[in-house]
Amino acid sequence: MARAKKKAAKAKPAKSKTKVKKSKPVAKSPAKKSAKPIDLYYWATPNGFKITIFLEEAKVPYNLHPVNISKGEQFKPDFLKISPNNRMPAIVDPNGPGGKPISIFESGAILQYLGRKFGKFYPADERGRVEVDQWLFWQMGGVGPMAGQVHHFKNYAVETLTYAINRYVNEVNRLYGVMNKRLADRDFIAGKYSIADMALVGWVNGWEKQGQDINEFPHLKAWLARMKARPAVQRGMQLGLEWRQNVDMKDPKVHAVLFGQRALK
Ligand SMILES: N[C@@H](CCC(=O)N[C@@H](CS)C(=O)NCC(=O)O)C(=O)O
Repeated sequence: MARAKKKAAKAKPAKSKTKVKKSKPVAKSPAKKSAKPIDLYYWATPNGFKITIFLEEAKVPYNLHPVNISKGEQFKPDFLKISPNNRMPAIVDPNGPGGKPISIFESGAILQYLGRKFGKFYPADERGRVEVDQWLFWQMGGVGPMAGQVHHFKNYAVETLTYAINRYVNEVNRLYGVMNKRLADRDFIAGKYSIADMALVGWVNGWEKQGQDINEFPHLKAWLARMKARPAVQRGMQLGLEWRQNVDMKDPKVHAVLFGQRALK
C-alpha cells in the first residue's frame, strides 16, 4: 500500500471493526497537490480496486477505511451519508472544490474526479476525454454489471439457474470480444493508459470465475498482462484481499446481507 494510512477520517463515516494490516509503503513520491489524505471507503473487490489503483498510480496519500460488506457495514448511517446507495467504494476528499470537503460515491464518478483533480490518466482535451468516458461508461454499464451477475449466478447462488448463467456468461463473452477487437491495434482501451483501464482490470482479472477463456482473446490477454505488470496495479489489487479470505459467500448470513436487500427505510 503506497500512502494508505489507517488513521480514521475527521469526518468519521462508518468505523469498521476489520483490522487494517499495515503493509510496506511502495510508492515513494506522494503528490503534494492534496494537503490532506483522501479518505477511501473500501472493500477488496473489482470496484474497490479501481480507486486503489488510481491512488497508487498517482501516488496520492490516502486513509483506508474498510467497509466489510459481508457483515453489513455498508448500511451504517454514517456510511450512508456519503454513499446513499449502500455500496462501496466512496471517498471523502477533505480538500474538495473551494477548499471544502466533498464526498463521492460511484466508482466511475470517483475516477473522473480524481483524474480531473490530479490531472492524471484522464485527458484534459475534449476529444481525449470523450474517448476515455465512453469506455469508462461502457465498463460501468456493461462489464461490471454483467460480470457481477455471472459471479452471482455461477459462484454465489444457492441454486443452479442454467438460463441465468448462460445469459450472463454469453454477454460477458460478447463484451470480452469487444475489448479484444478494440485492443488489437492499441495498448490501452482508450489509446493511452487511463482511468478506463483501471476500471476494467479488476473485472477482466476474474475471467475464469466468469466462465471465460482468456486465450480466446489474445489482445485482451496481452492487455491484462500489461496491466498486471504495473506495480501500482499489483498493489491496488492486493490491498485487503486477506480480509476476504474467510468469507463464505454461500453462508446464509452473508447471503441475507448481500442478496436479500430491499428498499432502505
Ligand atoms: N456502481 C457501483 C457499484 C458498487 C458495488 O456494487 N459495490 C459492491 C461491492 S463490488 C458493494 O458495495 N456491495 C454492497 C452491497 O451489495 O450491499 C460502483 O461502481 O461504485
